Amino acid sequence: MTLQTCNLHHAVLPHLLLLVLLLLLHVLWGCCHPQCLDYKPPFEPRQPLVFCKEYSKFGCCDLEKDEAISVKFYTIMDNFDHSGYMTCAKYIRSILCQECSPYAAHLYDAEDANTPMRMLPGMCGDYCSDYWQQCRYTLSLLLEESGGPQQFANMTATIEEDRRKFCNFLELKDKQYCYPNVLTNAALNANLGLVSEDPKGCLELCLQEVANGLRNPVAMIHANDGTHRFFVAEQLGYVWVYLANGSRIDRPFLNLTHAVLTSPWAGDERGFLCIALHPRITTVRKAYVYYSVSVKKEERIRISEFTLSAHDDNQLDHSSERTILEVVEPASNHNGGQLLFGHDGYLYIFIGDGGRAGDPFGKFGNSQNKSTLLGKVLRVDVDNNDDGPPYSIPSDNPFLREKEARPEIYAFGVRNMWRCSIDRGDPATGRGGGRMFCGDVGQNKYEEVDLIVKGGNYGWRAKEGFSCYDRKLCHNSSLDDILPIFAYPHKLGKSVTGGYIYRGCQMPNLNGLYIFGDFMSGRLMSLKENVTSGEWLYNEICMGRDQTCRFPKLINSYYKYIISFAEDEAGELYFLATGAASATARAGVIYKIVDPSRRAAPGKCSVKPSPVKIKGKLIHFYPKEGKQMVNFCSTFGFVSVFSHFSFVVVLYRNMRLLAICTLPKKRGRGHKRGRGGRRLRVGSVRLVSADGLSDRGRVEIFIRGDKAGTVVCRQLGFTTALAVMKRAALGEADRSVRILLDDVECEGRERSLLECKRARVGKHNCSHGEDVGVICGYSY
Ligand SMILES: *[C@@H]1O[C@H](CO)[C@@H](O)[C@H](O)[C@H]1NC(C)=O
Ligand SMILES: *[C@@H]1O[C@H](CO)[C@@H](O)[C@H](O)[C@H]1NC(C)=O
Ligand SMILES: *[C@@H]1O[C@H](CO)[C@@H](O)[C@H](O)[C@H]1NC(C)=O
Ligand SMILES: *[C@@H]1O[C@H](CO)[C@@H](O)[C@H](O)[C@H]1NC(C)=O
Ligand SMILES: *[C@@H]1O[C@H](CO)[C@@H](O)[C@H](O)[C@H]1NC(C)=O
Ligand SMILES: *[C@@H]1O[C@H](CO)[C@@H](O)[C@H](O)[C@H]1NC(C)=O
Ligand SMILES: [Ca+2]
Repeated sequence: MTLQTCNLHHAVLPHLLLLVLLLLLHVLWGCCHPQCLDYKPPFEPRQPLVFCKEYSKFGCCDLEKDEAISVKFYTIMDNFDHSGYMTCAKYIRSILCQECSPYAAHLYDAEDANTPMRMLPGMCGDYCSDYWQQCRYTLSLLLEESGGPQQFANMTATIEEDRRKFCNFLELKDKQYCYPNVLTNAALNANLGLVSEDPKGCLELCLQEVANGLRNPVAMIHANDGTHRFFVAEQLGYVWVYLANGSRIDRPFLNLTHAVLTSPWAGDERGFLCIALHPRITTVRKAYVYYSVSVKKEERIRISEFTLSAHDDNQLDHSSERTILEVVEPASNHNGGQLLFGHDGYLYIFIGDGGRAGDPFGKFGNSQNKSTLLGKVLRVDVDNNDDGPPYSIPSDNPFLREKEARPEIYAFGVRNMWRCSIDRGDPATGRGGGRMFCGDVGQNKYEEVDLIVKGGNYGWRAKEGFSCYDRKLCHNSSLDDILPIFAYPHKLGKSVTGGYIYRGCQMPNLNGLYIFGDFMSGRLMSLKENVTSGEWLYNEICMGRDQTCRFPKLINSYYKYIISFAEDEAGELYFLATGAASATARAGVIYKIVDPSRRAAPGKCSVKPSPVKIKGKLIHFYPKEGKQMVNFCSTFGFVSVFSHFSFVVVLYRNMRLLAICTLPKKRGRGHKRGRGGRRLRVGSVRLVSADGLSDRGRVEIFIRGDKAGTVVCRQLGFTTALAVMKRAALGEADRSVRILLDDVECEGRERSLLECKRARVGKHNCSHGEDVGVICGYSY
């Protein structure tokens, strides 16, 4: 026997060690991340909290929530005399305030929306013992105030006298993350609220898919007209309109496929490359496009102007095209492709060096030759061009008085700038506003990021990045070039895609960060300016690990060909990437960049898109990427619990959760609670979510004083659920609500609700007046 154990020991020990190690790693890196009960990251409240003050700087409560908690507290404390108050107030306060902890989701077991949540935050063993010792009889009061059902109240009577049972109920076994240890755990609190970094200093961000199925999406822009629409261009010549809610209009904004020169060949740099809307689109109603075209067997780039259709703001008038400028392309690569309006209202056009390798044309290449438009940044004025020439030259363009120079030139010495952007400026101070950033694709060794200024020489072909490319030109003292703010060698990537300075509202940590990427390597990168020294600090961006990105709708992977970056009307940041870089492959996805460490305070960033008149059909968006959702019903583990209730229905379709929950037929009188004397209304339904949350949360239904079920709504339609539930509380039925499953009776052995005894899918008997369906997800 002893021998056997011994042998076993030998065999098992290494495994045990491994297990311990794994557990340790899990504790250090994995496990928990800051998250609120509404499944979102914590935030800094807009006003300081009055009651749960310790969470004023960072946590999960705004002032309103804080007030609600303080009301709960005083309601409970009403039950105490002075000495009881002195002994127990601190426990009650601390326990109630954990809802505001940045680790609230963890303390309440609410990280996984598919599993039930605790009624009270998970306590550490010692704390629970103290609490039991001093104030055990307050448990039922706390449960009641947390909306705990009668069943728990009865239960407290049975566990109150037994410390072990009592703490079994309240304890969170994980010693690092239980309350109050979670507050003092150094690793958890060190960088709380800052962008999380992996051990190598890589910034960990997450993504949200916002569009998919696109063919080499080259650009995404917005109209800045309050509609929060965005326009997405595909290389083969389409531009599509997406509404603020992600639905796409089926008719293209522009279909230029007949004119655009491109091919399915992966790596073809020709095609429809950019679109820019006039900054005063509502009054000027014009759009500008940049594309490759073949004219008399000659390849050119064409910049032309379209007018919005008179009948439809979501379509250009296809007969209105007017050419602004054409430039002959001596080779099929390096066609440039950026078009944008500066804060000065002028149109900027970024043209490549004409192609081949090393800018071989003429004596010293095109980029340093101011007599050609190739290899330049141009600036023109397209306002008031209805009569006369399509554009005029701004009077302060830098080379107007240089005899051989083209007057359109704003900056030169550029190779093939791919994606430029204008800094909106710091939201508070305006600092940095109007700066123009570009990625300039390199030749053999270096990719660079430039800050474009008027008259600047960006060095090509004398220089590539910081180093000399053409030694003779490079050492000419009259070169007087502007160096990049950042350059990286080809071991990190071979084709830079310029990005944006983040100036949005939802991710306060990212303010001022220039986020860009590389088309070939798929690397995401960032630069942050040191305002004192003017230096730009580099940090790689990597995807957060599974735990870090474990928020509903977020993913942590993307296709590697990063084609473009974009900003929406509110300044939130996106990038466009594809898994197959061919103009005909529908492998392109648009991702929103999300900081999982911190969000803005609820309500701070809410926007109300102004309505758009839509002609034609809408195509709704369904995410395709990322983790597959596991089957809701079987992981729910709730089916057996539900079995004795009339209806709780969950439907799962196309990997999309669709939950329909009907209230019980019988509506009795409310139970009266003993000590507190508070009513727990039968059939009361509540949403567990933060204020301002409009698209997801948890629906809880109480039946005969018990929490009958926790149904999670992950999809759109949560507002519908809310509206319906408000009526449910009044006992009204709503005929407009579609009920997909009804009369469900489960025994508890079923793997999904579809296996339960039920009416046919889509069939129901809602004639009984008091039944109300709650749809937590939209049906289709
Ligand atoms: C709770 O206790 C009361 C009285 O002790 C009893 O009538 C009631 O049925 C109990 N409720 C539950 C859900 O056990
Ligand atoms: C998006 O908004 C449009 C216009 O308001 C509406 O018709 C459409 O149904 C919405 N789509 C979704 C999925 O809610
Ligand atoms: C775009 O235009 C081409 C020809 O000009 C036509 O064949 C095609 O059907 C159009 N596509 C759409 C979606 O309208
Ligand atoms: C500069 O470009 C112009 C226009 O393409 C060309 O005629 C001229 O020869 C070039 N100059 C040099 C020095 O290469
Ligand atoms: C230096 O550049 C200037 C202007 O581009 C040119 O006139 C001059 O000949 C160059 N000098 C040499 C030594 O190449
Ligand atoms: C910014 O630059 C200043 C001056 O060179 C330096 O003292 C400071 O440490 C820098 N800050 C950061 C965050 O690197
Ligand atoms: Ca350069």
